[in-house]
Amino acid sequence: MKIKKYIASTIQEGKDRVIRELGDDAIILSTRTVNRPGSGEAAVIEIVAAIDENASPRETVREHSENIPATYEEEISEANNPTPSNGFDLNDRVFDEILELKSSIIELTEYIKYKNLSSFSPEIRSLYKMLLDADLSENLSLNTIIRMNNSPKFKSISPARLAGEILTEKIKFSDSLTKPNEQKIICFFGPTGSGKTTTLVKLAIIAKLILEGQALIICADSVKIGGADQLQAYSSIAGIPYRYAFTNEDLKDAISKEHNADFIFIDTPGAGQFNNSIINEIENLLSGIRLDHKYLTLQSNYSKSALNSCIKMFKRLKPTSIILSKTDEAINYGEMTEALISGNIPISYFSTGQNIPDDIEQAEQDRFISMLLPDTNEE
Ligand SMILES: Nc1nc2c(ncn2[C@@H]2O[C@H](COP(=O)(O)OP(=O)(O)O)[C@@H](O)[C@H]2O)c(=O)[nH]1
Ligand SMILES: [Mg+2]
Repeated sequence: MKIKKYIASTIQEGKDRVIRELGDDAIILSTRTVNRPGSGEAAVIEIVAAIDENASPRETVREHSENIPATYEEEISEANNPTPSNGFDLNDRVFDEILELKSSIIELTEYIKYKNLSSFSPEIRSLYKMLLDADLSENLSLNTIIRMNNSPKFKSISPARLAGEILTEKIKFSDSLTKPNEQKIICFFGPTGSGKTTTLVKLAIIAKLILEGQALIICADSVKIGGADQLQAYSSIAGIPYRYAFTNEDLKDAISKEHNADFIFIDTPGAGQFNNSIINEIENLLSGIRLDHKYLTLQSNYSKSALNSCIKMFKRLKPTSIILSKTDEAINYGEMTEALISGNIPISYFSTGQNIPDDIEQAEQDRFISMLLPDTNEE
């Protein structure tokens, strides 16, 4: 008999490993939640599994546990019957029992999920898989298909379309730029390399050529080496006036002299995900300036946690909307969707590539759904 101990973060993950390594005939001898008291580490699931390489029919756990070698018997009994003399006290036992309870709840949750899924039609189950494939979390995917089943639209539109509508109902889409009656001051901020400068130039050219307004570009990015030169080169190719202003006073001064500009576009320094000092710097730079649009550029190919932390950090600057950049580089949009739902900031544009000014689109729900669930395009 071969006996192996597995450590995993969930029971399901542990069981999957047992089956992968020991095969379908493996039996689980014990599962328990363990952690080292005081170590500060998250609790993990310990699974002891065995496979009898000679016996073909499945045998009971009891039969196998009688054959467990002494080392494993000792290890298990010590953990299950801690004695005060070994340093365990009542608190440790209560703690262990809470962990056991937690492990049972996890198991029950898995069971409920399984029960829920098995009650759906094969079509909805395959849609659930499609949502997971789009990198949506298990919880949101399951929630979505449960809500679909109860929706009045269930029979009238395709399941994928309905799922897309449910998933995007909390995402707001804001209007794109229009020719203003009075001067509009627009700034861009966001993580380093997220496409602030590129997107700014695209919109400045649209403002000039399509909206037929007078545009001005101001570079306030004193941090990126060559950033000011890059923006000046773009402005000159596009025939748009360009200034630079690296302090709050200079910026106010530059704006006050430009009464004729319909649109003033301001580029700011990029901030790393954990660089709060740059946020202070941008806050000081823009303080006291009337800003009509504050665009936060975010890369679509960031992970959900990276997007969440960027949104949290830049919320201090009160962005009016998000421009999702590099949509052409994202494989799936599920993680981004979840970050946008919890971030609760409207989205205004998709930047879809490096071509200036062509690769930019107004953000709309239909387009978002077709990016998130490409299967809806074939309907
Ligand atoms: N593929 C792709 N690349 C982009 C997009 N937007 C910007 N880039 C590229 O990303 C890089 C950084 O862009 P930049 O505008 O300088 O970012 P910034 O540091 O936020 O100002 C440049 O090489 C851009 O050409 C986009 O939508 N798609
Ligand atoms: Mg830049």
